[in-house]
Amino acid sequence: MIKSRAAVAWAANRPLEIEEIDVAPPKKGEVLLRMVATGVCHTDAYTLSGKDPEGLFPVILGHEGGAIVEEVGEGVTSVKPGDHVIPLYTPECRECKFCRSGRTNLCQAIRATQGKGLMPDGTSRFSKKGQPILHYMGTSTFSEYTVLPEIAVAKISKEAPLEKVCLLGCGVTTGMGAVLNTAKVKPGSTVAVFGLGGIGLSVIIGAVMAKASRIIGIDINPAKFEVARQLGATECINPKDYDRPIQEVIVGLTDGGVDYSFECIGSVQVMRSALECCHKGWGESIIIGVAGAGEEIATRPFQLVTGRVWRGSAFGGVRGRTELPGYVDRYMRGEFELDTFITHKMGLEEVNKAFDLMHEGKSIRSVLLF
Ligand code: NAD
Ligand code: DAO
Ligand code: ZN
Ligand code: ZN
Repeated sequence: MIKSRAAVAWAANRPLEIEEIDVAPPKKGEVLLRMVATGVCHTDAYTLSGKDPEGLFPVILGHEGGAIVEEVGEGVTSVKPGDHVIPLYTPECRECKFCRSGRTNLCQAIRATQGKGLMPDGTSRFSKKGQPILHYMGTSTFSEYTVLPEIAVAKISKEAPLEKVCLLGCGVTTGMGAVLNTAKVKPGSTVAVFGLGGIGLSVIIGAVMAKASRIIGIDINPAKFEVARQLGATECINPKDYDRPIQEVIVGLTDGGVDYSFECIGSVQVMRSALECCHKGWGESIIIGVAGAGEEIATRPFQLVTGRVWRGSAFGGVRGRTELPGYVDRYMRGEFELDTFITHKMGLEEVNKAFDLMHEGKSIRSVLLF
């Protein structure tokens, strides 16, 4: 057992508590990581709120990490101590039906145990005074030390600053990947981005990389507009400034609708607007936001009959071990920036402040440093 400083969520809707916990050594096929930095994402807050039907407690949250391999378990060959890695909440075993299909990044090799907050052998590596504490999204990056299956770490360049590229562990890859991988936005396209948080801003970065000609940012918080424009939004609009549905406004602004839209909020009402602001005949709308448990989307089917396409994207469709190192390399070559996203940096002990800043709409990403 090694001792680790961790932010523990003992129960839903309660502040996290900084604890010294015990972390068991990695078993066969597992790796022990020392966390260097982690972003705090909307999804951590969603689970902590108690609204996540899969949310289990006590748990160590966090899934946007940058880490160094400390120790490897029996049989691990793809990484060694000292390697720099990004933990993957969407693993890549390269052997399951999903991985072999070449058609999805949704590896299912450890899905059942990961969903229960456990390692693939059905147990947890975390405990406090003998009481087990659960893993979260297979990553639990709010701990100085964490254990992951080998198939859930992406080995990246040692040159890359972990306190920045940790954001590629979720938000930035999700948004950029949805544009470049899922939608495959073509040069000259018009794009609408609903929600200008970390995900929506990453969609804007992806749309700039894809050479979209027009990028319309939509948010009910106009404080988000300046940074959206800075990253490449050509115009920003607030639905509250109009007395008709926002999809009608966008159709009017774009000669019949956009080529692509992205929902980056998790609102089923906005998902409908995002679909219906797409151009008849070819417009595609990508759902990225995670809606509340049990919620359903609706539109008139004729919207689809007349050529609009509704799709979804998880982790930007990115296969973590194979493709994420390339995203890090693209960042290192200066193809996109991450500094604008990091509005706050603080120690792990200030994790609750990071959640407060997110709820107040004052941060894009807080990065916790260990
Ligand atoms: P965020 O809270 O930082 O940003 C959401 C933005 O939406 C905010 O700026 C808010 O003002 C705006 N907004 C809220 N209601 C609105 C409305 N009705 N109209 C217009 N704008 C509105 O969240 P985030 O971190 O950017 O995450 C966005 C969503 O993406 C969440 O649902 C999150 O769970 C999800 N997510 C999905 C994936 C995936 O792989 N699909 C990965 C990560 C996060
Ligand atoms: O294979 O069923 C599965 C799980 C897929 C998980 C995809 C996660 C995408 C959305 C969650 C938000 C991530 C922060
Ligand atoms: Zn797999
Ligand atoms: Zn996330």
